[in-house]
Amino acid sequence: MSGGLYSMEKKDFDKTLDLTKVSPYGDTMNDGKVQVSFTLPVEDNEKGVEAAKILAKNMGIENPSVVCHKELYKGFTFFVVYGSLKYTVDYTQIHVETVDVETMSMKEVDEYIKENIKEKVVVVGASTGTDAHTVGIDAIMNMKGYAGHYGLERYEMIEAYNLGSQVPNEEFVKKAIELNAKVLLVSQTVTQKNIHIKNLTHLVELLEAEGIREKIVLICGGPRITHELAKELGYDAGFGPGKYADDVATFAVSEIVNRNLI
Ligand code: B12
Repeated sequence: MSGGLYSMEKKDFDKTLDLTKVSPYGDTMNDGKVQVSFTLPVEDNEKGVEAAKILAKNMGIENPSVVCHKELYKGFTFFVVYGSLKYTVDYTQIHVETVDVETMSMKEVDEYIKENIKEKVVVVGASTGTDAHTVGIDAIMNMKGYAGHYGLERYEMIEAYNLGSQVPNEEFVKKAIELNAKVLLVSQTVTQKNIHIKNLTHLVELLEAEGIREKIVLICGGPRITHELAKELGYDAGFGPGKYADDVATFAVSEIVNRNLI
C-alpha cells in the first residue's frame, strides 16, 4: 500500500468517527460488525440455524449469518453468528468511577509503609460465603502472585493471611478482629441470583455491628466486581480482571494514611 493511499484512508477514517454514536468496527468505520456465540437447547439442523438467526435479529443484529453450528450434546447446539449491530453508544456521556491512585511497585509500597505507617500492615483475605473459587484471591495474596505481579505474602511490610474459600462472613470478621487486621480483602466470583451482592452486603452489616467498619480498609474483587459497584455496597474499593496485588496494595496503604487509620 502506498503512503498516499494510507493517509487518505486515515483521513476518511477520522472524518466518519462520531463519538456520540459509536458502533462496533469490523472492516469499515460504523459497519457495526459483531460476532456472538451461544448455545440453544435445540437440535443441530436447519430449524435450529433459523432459530439462532431470529434470536440474533431480536438482539439487534441485522443480516445475521450463522457461521458455525455444532452439536454439543444431543438436543444442544452451539452457534456462532456474525452480523451488523443496529445499536450505537454515546461514548461522550460515559462516566466510570475508577480507583484513582498511581500504582506503586512492591518495593515502593514497602518503602511507603516504612516511612508513613512504620509497622507491618495486617491484611486478611478470603473468598467468602458459599463461593468456592480461590484463584482470584490467590492471585492477589499468594507469594508467587499472578501474571508477573508478586502477591501480598511477598511484601516485606505486609503480614498477609489468606483464609481460603467458603469462609462464612462471621468467621471472617472474627479472624479480622483476632488478627487486628487493617485491610480486609473479599473475593466473589459466583454472581448467580445476585449471591455476591447479598454476601458482600451482609459482611458490611456485620462489620458495622462490630463497630469496626470505619477502622479498616474494606476491598472486594472478582470478575464481575467494579469499583462503582463496590462503592455502592459500602466498600472502599473494588477490583476486577486486569488488577493485581500492586494495585490493591497501593490503594490500601494510601487509604490507611489518608484516613489516618494508623
Ligand atoms: C476455575 C473455575 C472453577 C473451579 C474453581 C477452583 C478454585 N480452586 O478456584 C471449580 C471447578 C471448583 C469451579 C466451581 C464452580 N464454578 Co467456576 N469457574 C472457574 C473458571 C473456569 C475460572 C475462574 C478463575 O480461576 N479465574 C482466574 C482468576 C485469576 O480470575 P479472577 O477470579 O477474575 O481474579 C482476578 C480479578 O477478578 C481480581 N480479583 C479476584 N478476586 C479478588 C479479590 C480481591 C480482594 C481483589 C482486590 C481482586 C480480586 O484479581 C484477579 C487477578 O486479576 C470460571 C470461568 C472463567 N473462564 O472465568 C468458572 C466460573 C467462575 N464458575 C462458574 C460457576 C457457575 C461455578 C459453579 C457454581 C458450578 C456448579 N454449578 O457447581 C461452581 C462453584 C461452586 C461454589 N460453591 O462456588 C461460573 C460463574 C457464573 C456466575 N457469574 O456466577 C463461571 C464464570 C463459569 C461459567 N461461564 O459459567 N469453578
